[in-house]
Amino acid sequence: MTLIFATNNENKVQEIRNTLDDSFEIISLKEAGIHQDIPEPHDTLEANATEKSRTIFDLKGMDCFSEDTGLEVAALLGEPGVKSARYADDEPQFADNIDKLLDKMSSHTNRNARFRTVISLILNGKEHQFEGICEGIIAYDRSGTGGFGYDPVFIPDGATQTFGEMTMEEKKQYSHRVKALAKLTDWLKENKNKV
Ligand code: ITT
Repeated sequence: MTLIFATNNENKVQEIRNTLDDSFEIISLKEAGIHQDIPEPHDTLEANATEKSRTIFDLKGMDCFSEDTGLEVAALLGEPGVKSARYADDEPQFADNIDKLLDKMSSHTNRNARFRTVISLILNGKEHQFEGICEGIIAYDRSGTGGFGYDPVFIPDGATQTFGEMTMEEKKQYSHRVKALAKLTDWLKENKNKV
């Protein structure tokens, strides 16, 4: 199955290619010759995921999927959530997002947080969504240089290291994105002949 992955985040492309087996050919936006910024104007992950996959489907008419991910922190009432990519500023260096998060968390002892991913798959023009959640805590400081985004300050439940200290293989055992992807592949196995 060939799918365009509607993301401009190369780290996501790598993680997803590393997770799916050979029966999937994943085409990045760059490889599809699409260089435009995809809008994310909505206030839910679900609506933004739909916007991204619909934009690419309308452009290319090919089966495709997108995902929108947010870091939802309990003590911050779900922030940064849907604003995770632009938490500190409209055009932030990623370090600024982590600085803002650690600063806002400095007075909180409740460190509970979760990553939530919503995948929007468009197959034959029809949309299907899949959710993946990884519960964990926000560390007091950065650790590790692996991964991307908030990985250096997120410790998943059941681990003692941040995602930033893990290899991609280790992160995959906990990953919100991998969980959402597993739901997508299970669904495809059951429904491939019906859609
Ligand atoms: P798209 O092109 O797919 O939209 P993006 O980087 O803008 O790429 P999102 O809109 O999903 O991605 O924004 C989510 C933010 O959360 C973004 O800043 C990411 O760096 C961060 N993020 C997403 N997945 C993450 C993960 O697995 N670990 C750490 N941070 C993550």
